[in-house]
Amino acid sequence: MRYQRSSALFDKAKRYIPGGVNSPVRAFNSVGGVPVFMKSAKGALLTDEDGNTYIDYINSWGPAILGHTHGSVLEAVQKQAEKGFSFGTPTELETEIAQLIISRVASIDSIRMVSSGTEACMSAIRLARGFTGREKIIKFEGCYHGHSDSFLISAGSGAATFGSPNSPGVTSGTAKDTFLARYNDTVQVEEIFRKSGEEIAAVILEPVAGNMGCVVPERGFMENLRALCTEYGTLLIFDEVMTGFRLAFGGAQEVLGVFADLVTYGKVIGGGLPVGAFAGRKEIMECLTPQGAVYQAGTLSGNPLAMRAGLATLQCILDDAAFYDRLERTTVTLKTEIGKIFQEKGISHVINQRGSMMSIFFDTNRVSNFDEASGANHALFNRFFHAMLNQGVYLPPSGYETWFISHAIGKNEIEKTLDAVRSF
Ligand code: KE4
Repeated sequence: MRYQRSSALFDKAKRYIPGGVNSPVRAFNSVGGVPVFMKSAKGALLTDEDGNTYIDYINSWGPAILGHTHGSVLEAVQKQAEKGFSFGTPTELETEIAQLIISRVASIDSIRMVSSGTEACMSAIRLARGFTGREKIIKFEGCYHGHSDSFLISAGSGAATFGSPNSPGVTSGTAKDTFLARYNDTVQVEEIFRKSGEEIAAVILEPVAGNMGCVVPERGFMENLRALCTEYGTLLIFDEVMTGFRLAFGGAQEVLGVFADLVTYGKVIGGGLPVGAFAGRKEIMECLTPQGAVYQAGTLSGNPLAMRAGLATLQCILDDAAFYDRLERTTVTLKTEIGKIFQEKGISHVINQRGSMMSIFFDTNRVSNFDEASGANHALFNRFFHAMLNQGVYLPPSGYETWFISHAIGKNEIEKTLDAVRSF
């Protein structure tokens, strides 16, 4: 049986770990079926515990942008490990990666490392509140910034627009400080600013969204957000945990030509080891302890192994001038060719794509916000997911996730993927 060992391992995992997983999306609750337990990965391929191999379109949800266990990254981490794993002291490595990132991202001149995207976004919000002395924030439906309380908020009742908790354990006190708006809806954001602009510390969003499936900003949306934040003295925070160093080396800021006051990173800058970061201009970042009063800390922040993996990953990208062009070309080829197959078969769909992020939505011709993403045919996506999985193509196990294309996806992988789509 194709998933025999995964199935047994899942039963065993559920005895010791909530839901059998350490992160919910891995449990396949959205797509149904038994989650596949992976044993190893190399380049574009994953190998599961039953020996099945898969072309990987998750790449650990973004970090493996070079493909898995890329030679120079693997070697760099092995060498670093021999010197010790973590000291809890400053190391030169942290300055090296900070300097590299700052030298290539126009809008930042100071960066703080943490160990996850959640920590990065949570800390950025606290810093924005500390810097502005204000308490409210605006986030957008369908955007995910990790699991800290201020973000686990769903749309409040009607016009109120302030949020209500969407997870037990989040207090109403927390929820009242988060306004929710629709992605790509400038009018609604203007409305919130008109009513409460002076109280708003920050607007946070994914500049190209990946957590409602891939949703791209419409013309003018980001520019208007930038102008509104400037007008009201609110900090604009780009959550680039997914888009950072993926859409371009300068991330969405470079691609959109819009610059945020704070930017969060993760995933790629750790090359697959635990990492997150938040960055901005000195005037804001200097409010952070120990220089300023806004408290933030972390035992493994900037640890040598993650820093070395991140540095080696970024260096590989910088050494290849055509890196992002090739990544985008691969993604556009997949989008175009898959689109042609669905067109021929009369399957209604839309494929949203920006850089090396893309998502397929069935039975719709437009997805520009969370409501429209929700309106797509997710039952059909789930069938598509399993048809592809059974043919050795591993897609993100939810219609609300983006694909992450890695540099290791080449002609053969594209052909195999298209064959699997055709037979679906
Ligand atoms: P982490 O705490 O999971 O490292 O990062 C949170 C986060 C913040 N911001 C954005 C834009 C993100 O995409 C994420 C995490 N992304 C999910 C994928 N939808 C990680 C996968 C998971 O939750 O297991």
